[in-house]
Amino acid sequence: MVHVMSLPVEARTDGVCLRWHGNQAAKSCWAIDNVVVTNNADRPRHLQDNFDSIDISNWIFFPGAQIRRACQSQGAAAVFRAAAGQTSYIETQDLDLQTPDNEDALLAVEFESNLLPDGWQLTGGTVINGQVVMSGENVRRLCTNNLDLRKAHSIQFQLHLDGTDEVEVAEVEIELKVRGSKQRLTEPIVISEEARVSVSHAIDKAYRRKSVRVCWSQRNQAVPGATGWQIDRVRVLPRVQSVVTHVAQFRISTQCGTPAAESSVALLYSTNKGRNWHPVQTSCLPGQECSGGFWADKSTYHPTDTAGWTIVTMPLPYAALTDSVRFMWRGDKRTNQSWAIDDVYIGACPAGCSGHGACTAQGCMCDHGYQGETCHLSYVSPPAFLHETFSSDQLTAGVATLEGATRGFQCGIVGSGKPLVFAGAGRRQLTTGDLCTTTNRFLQFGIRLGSNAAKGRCTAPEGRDETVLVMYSCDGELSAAFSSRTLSLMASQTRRY
Ligand SMILES: [Ca+2]
Ligand SMILES: [Ca+2]
Repeated sequence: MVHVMSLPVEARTDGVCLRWHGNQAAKSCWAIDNVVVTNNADRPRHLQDNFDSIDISNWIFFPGAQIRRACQSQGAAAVFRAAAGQTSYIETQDLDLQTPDNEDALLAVEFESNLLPDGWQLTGGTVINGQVVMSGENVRRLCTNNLDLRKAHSIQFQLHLDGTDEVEVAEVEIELKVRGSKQRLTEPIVISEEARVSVSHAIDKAYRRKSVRVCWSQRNQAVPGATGWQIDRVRVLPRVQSVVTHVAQFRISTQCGTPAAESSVALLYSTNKGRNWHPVQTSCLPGQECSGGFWADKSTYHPTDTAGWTIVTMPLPYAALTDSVRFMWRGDKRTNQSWAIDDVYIGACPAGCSGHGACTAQGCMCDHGYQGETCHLSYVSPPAFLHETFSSDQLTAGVATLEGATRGFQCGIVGSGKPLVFAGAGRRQLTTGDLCTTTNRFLQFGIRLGSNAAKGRCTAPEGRDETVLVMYSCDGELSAAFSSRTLSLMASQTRRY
């Protein structure tokens, strides 16, 4: 387990040394690893690294990484080659990605009128000076009213020690309650002397319900004279910002060397210094329960997905936009892993450079053909015409990426000649390059879902999640959102659209 503790005040000075000491007479054994003492006072507001002149202070751990040129990287990259059972990951330092208030919050409570919102319950505390002060001598507990969390994705709030007493630590637990069950949302949150703790926590899918109560309570029943603590600025947030201000952008190669086909690399974040990790993006398709819209992509990358280096730009979830968040790319250690990352940027990036540029601390560096502060203006008109018959392995320039498909007759004849057959493991998709569709009215294609053709097996789809979706994106796939007119195809015969 990862243990995080506050340094006592008297240990925060020049020339301090630390010692881990075990009883010599004890028969038990213990082990420690990954010791970190970090600077909490000035967390950077972005991280930018191309590994060509690596800034070691950007990274806390990167076991097994080699910083070198490999896999046709641009300059040096962070390269991992690990056998099954070995770990391979690279973990950033803590960043401050706190964003100013905005209107996306599903619930925002500041206690500024010194009143509790309707239906909230408070035991062992008072609302004073625009916050809830918990200083009762017995139970200390604050509960919200029944909240509708169906569209919620995370909860954020601030905790603060009262600071006037001698005891320097309080431990607060929060829990979510739906009828018949309750979930402890976090491990106890330790509030230590003077520091304000900003907590950001993802809400489990099981608790994104219509009627949920959130409660904060002190872990150990308050004892007379125990330190009081305060709570303020409670926010319930959807998954992503309606206007993107912060992104993670990087290049990744999952085919570096000879990785196992089923290997994967995931991008994760932690808001509690590495104790719990969450995927930055999980896919949510129509037909599934989603909060904050539909998403095709998830922040997991497989060798079967892409060829060579892929640029990824993804908006960060609200849950990661807090004053202390770290990120990690982690290879799945159940398999051989062979992967590399390069050109990492995490931080503010207005509109994610519209999906048409590189995010840097100095602003957007637009791709060829795009300009403007957020690369939203195109000065080279993309083609208005796409015609692809898949008549040879060489695809036209209009096709940008193709994953999980080969040309063949396993599904029979769909149009003319060999069609593209999607039967690969992992992601299966065809993406066009940018098109100018201002004057277009139709998209036409032949498709067959499953077939009993003699030339090979092509199983028909069974459930809703085997649907084929047609999506569009107007921002270089940055939003990865589905249009409301997502076309879903479930028929098992040839159709023409
Ligand atoms: Ca590089
Ligand atoms: Ca307040």
